[in-house]
Amino acid sequence: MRHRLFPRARKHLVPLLFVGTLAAGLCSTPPAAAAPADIPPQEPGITLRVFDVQTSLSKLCALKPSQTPNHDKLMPTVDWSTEADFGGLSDRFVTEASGYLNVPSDGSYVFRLTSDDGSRLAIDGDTVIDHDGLHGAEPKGGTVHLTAGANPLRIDHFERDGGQQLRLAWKPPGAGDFTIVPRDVLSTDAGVVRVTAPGRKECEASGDSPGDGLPLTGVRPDRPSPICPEGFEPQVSGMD
Ligand SMILES: [Ca+2]
Repeated sequence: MRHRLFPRARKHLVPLLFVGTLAAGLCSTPPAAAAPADIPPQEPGITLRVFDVQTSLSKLCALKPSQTPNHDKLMPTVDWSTEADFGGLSDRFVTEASGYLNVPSDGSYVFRLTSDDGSRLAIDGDTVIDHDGLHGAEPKGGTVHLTAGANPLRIDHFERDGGQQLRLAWKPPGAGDFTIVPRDVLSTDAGVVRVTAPGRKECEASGDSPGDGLPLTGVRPDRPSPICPEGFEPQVSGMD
């Protein structure tokens, strides 16, 4: 009996395993509305970071990497115009707004970026609106085709002096007029520790002098011992 049944059972075993694995895979597929697996857990809103560069910029600058912002806060939307909105800074600062734009459907989305002074909107890593340079709170538009789901969003902004503003509005497919991009389509990494530090922050290649002006946070771990050549005895009475 056993010898007669076993070959048949084994013949069906491989297809059964394959179907079972396929079914398990289908059952564990997340619903279409869920964030892609490579995005950390999200919460509604957008991250605002402000850097006190204390430099009279005329255009956007690239901040030196790994600098801690002076101000870092979860905000509901991008609609800022007061000193309080920008963490108490009024002049000569740089702003970064970052998060995801979660759109329900594929389509052509129109954006309007209003800023004082210059700004730039990038979605999925591509510049949608380049509104750089010194100017008052003027609007500038741009259109982009988006696919449904989470699209990385980033706005860079700088303020030199006088008034300051940054505002992002949109007109999604089918909408009649512009509205502020609402909180429920914005998201940012949830539960992050928002670390800030006072003091001046630096742009790349702006008035560089010996050293990069940033605090020393460590030494090369592969050079734990003195690096002076043997017999090197500098005559130094003081250092600035
Ligand atoms: Ca201004």
